Amino acid sequence: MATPGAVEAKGTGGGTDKMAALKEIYKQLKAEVLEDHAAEIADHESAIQWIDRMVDYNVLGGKCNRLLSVIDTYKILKGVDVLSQEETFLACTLGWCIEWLHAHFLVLDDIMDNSQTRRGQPCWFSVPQVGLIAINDAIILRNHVLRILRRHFKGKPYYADIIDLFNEAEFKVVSGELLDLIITHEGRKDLTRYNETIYRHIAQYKTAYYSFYIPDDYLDCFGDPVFIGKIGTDIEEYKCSWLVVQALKHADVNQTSILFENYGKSDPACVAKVKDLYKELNLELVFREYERELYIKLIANIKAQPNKAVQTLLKSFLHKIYKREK
Ligand code: DMA
Ligand code: MG
Ligand code: MG
Ligand code: MG
Repeated sequence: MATPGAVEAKGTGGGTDKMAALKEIYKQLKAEVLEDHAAEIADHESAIQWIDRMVDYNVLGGKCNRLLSVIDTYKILKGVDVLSQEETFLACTLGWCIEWLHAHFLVLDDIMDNSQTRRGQPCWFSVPQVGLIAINDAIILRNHVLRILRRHFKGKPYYADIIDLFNEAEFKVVSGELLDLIITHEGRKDLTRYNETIYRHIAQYKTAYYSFYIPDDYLDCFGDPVFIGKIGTDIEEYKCSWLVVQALKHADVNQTSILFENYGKSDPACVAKVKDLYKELNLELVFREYERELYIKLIANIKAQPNKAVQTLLKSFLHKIYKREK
């Protein structure tokens, strides 16, 4: 059994001790799902090793914002600073389930987006020997969520509600991913179809329901790949991203034609032209301003919440992503 008590040691700041304790719980959860696999295919040691490596490769290495949010949320809503051992363990376990679900989405998303890197390493499907086995691996990761929930929450009065919540979140994410994917070829690369309303629907569905409302379109183009751990593909993949929607909104006739000619092409020269245009249109400034205005609006909305605990919770979420660089 891990030592969940240590998770309390550093409060909610994400310190090293805290991460070490969370990692211990992760190791336990992984060992348990591997046991479940072994119960089925114990004779196939290489398959168990494959899953072991696949889980480490895809579940670890992220910022763990979602995991940390679950623990924060539980404490804030309960109105306590310190949780019992059991409560801590269950909150962390639930948090890891969201990280596992996130890993499931990312493995599939990277295949569909033709991405090269994620969290500073090659996308799982592009690792030698993996390829499209990654699809089955992603399904395995989704199954792990259910195994973990069954092992640790079955018998709790809220077990069915938790499963329902995960299903609901998944339903919304796959709806968002569908919008994100089909808008790129609906109307055969017609940029006139891209606008803020469509952009908002995509963003809302593909990321909001299981994490945060604001996706990382800006970082996809202007983030430092070393820092964000991935190389953006939004321009090449003709994505209806925040940047292209803003560019269309601010461009004059000439600039619009540059967009129409170069957006959605994998030729690096075309990508560079789009990025140059984004810079010419000062979209970084537009983004900073948008982010600031949204922040002010959200803080006002949060302050209007009657429940103080909910206010604290929403502020803690907001501060996890405001002005983020990765
Ligand atoms: C991905 O949106 C959404 C999910 C559910 C993983 P995205 O493709 O813009 O994400 P990223 O930029 O991280 O690939
Ligand atoms: Mg992607
Ligand atoms: Mg995507
Ligand atoms: Mg993105």
